[in-house]
Amino acid sequence: MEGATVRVSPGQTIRKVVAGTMINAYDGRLNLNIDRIDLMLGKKNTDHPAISAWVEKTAELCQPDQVFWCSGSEAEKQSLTDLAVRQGTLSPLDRKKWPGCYLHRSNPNDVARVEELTFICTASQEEAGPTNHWAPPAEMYDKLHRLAHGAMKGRTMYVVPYLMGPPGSPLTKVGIELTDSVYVVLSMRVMARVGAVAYEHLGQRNDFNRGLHCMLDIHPERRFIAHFPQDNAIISVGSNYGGNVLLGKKCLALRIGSYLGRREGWMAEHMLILGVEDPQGEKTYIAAAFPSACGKTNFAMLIPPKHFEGWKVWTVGDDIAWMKPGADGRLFAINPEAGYFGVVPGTNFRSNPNAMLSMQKDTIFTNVAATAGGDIWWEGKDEEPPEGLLDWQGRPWTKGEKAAHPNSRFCAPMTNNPALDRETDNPNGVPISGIIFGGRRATTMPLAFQAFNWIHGVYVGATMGSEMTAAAVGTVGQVRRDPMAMLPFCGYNLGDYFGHWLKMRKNLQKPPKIFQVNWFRKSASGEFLWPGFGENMRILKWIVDRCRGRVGADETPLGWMPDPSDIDLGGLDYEKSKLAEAFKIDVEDWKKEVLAQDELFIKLHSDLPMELHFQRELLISRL
Ligand code: GTP
Ligand code: SPV
Ligand code: MN
Repeated sequence: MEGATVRVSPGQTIRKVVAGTMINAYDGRLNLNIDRIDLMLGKKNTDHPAISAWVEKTAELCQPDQVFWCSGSEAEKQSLTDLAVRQGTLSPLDRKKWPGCYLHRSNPNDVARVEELTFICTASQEEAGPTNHWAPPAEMYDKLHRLAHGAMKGRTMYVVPYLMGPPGSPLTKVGIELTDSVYVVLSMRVMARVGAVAYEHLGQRNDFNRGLHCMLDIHPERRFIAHFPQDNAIISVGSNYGGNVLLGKKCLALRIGSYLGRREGWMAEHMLILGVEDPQGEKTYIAAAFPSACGKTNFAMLIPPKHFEGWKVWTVGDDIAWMKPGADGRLFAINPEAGYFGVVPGTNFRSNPNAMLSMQKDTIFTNVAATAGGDIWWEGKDEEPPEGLLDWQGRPWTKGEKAAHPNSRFCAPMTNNPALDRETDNPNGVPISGIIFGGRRATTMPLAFQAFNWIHGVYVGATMGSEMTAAAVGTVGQVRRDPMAMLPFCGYNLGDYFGHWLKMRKNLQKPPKIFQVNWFRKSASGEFLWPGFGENMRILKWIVDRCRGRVGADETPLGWMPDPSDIDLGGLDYEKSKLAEAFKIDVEDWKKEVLAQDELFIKLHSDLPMELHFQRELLISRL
């Protein structure tokens, strides 16, 4: 009976009530809502020896008042949500407008990922490479164990067993997160598959990710997000913000994942996955890597313009892809997540209707603006701000000030998305025909081109640059190299990571075609040259047609480029001259670009595969 939700039919008598039972679900009447009772709420729900031992050891270290084992049940969700509301961690929103939705306000010093405080603690610094912060594992364990010592006194330690990936997939991984944050538990329930499925997938094996999260006093001086790849372990302290603390996401699925992927022959990438269905019903799957806050969620949920009748885009994932060569020589991808942790500002029914529908119910909002009555608002929402708006910190809002934080987020189950692809739960994943790299570049980078081949594509991804965004603490707007959008997320030496990409080609008889896009190029007067969002379908169609060998392209120094007449502009009110500007290759700009790329190449010099040096020489000679 341990671990199960016990169902009792109306009229049946409950003889024994185990301690911890959620008695407050009893509504005092005879027609008791039986489904909402979890008789084992919070009780230990596995006897897996390694899990039991590790939880016990960690409890000795953190000294919580109690250990709460999560089962993933509905009763548990109800009970923890009520607790979060009583604690003030969550505020319920207007039930009619936002059913099942809550607002969370972060500590104002804790609103984004902190790359400066993120560490890859491999045995040698060489293994972590020059782009990661590194500390010797023993030293970091020691420091963090001191901080965690007694850190949960007076608090509850939640044990969250979770799966990254669909049950039964060979790519799927098991993680256990120990946390003293109810917000984290409730968010993990949305972002991952939580509960007995994780124990079932693990069976008797011990290769689960060990994640420990302690909030401490949420102070930047005591904030560290540390990864121990050879131990498959993560310790995160001093934060309660998304990417720092939802350990399945960036920490396991990307940093530890990329490390494991190299060892085990697969790839963990910061990529959305979408399926493009054409009017004949034929589907083409595409994966795309754009840096944080550069359009993955929007692209993954794209709705084609009216002109593209019969075309439909389906979402598999909006942030992370795990990919492995299949027996037939194609590359197959799964989305390890079960929800979206998406950027809120700028999202509306014109830019991204599917995101709006995804966050309509059962969603946790973080750092948006709200009214006392439980309505919410953000910059770029469809309607004008409501009366009595409080900003993301809960202070009365005055026009002209920021209402929502620029990195405010929605955390919504993917099953809310009307365009969720029906293959999302397929344990074998979906076959990827094309890979797109895209940065946020006001200049230089054309709207779209295709790499000449896989090696050239790896070079294109490796040299990607992008303007920094509010998704991480830092200087917004500054261009930095962000190879494959993985700079903050690669769990080992980037030079070796490029080598892994090159090596993957050997197991792919039908490798995906590789493309580069830039939705963010601007005119001299500072306006976007391309309308973006749903209109990106016009570029996506060219990409699909290239993958299927249905359309030609022109050879340029950068790669294969569409003939402007091959981009279908039907039904779009758009000046053709802008398209030429968006596709322009300015040789002087490109000479500067190649120099700027050097910065990273010099940093990585000794670890950089020779192929990439050759690609650089070839590009220079073509220019
Ligand atoms: P993370 O969740 O941080 O990984 O971000 P993401 O890559 O999923 O980015 P998202 O789709 O949330 O978009 C981030 C920002 O880029 C939003 O403010 C969007 O409005 C804007 N954006 C997305 N797509 C486009 C586009 O095609 N054109 C323009 N101009 N802006 C876009
Ligand atoms: C990103 O920054 O790429 C995100 C948000 O997807 S976070 O989960 O905070 O990493
Ligand atoms: Mn992301």
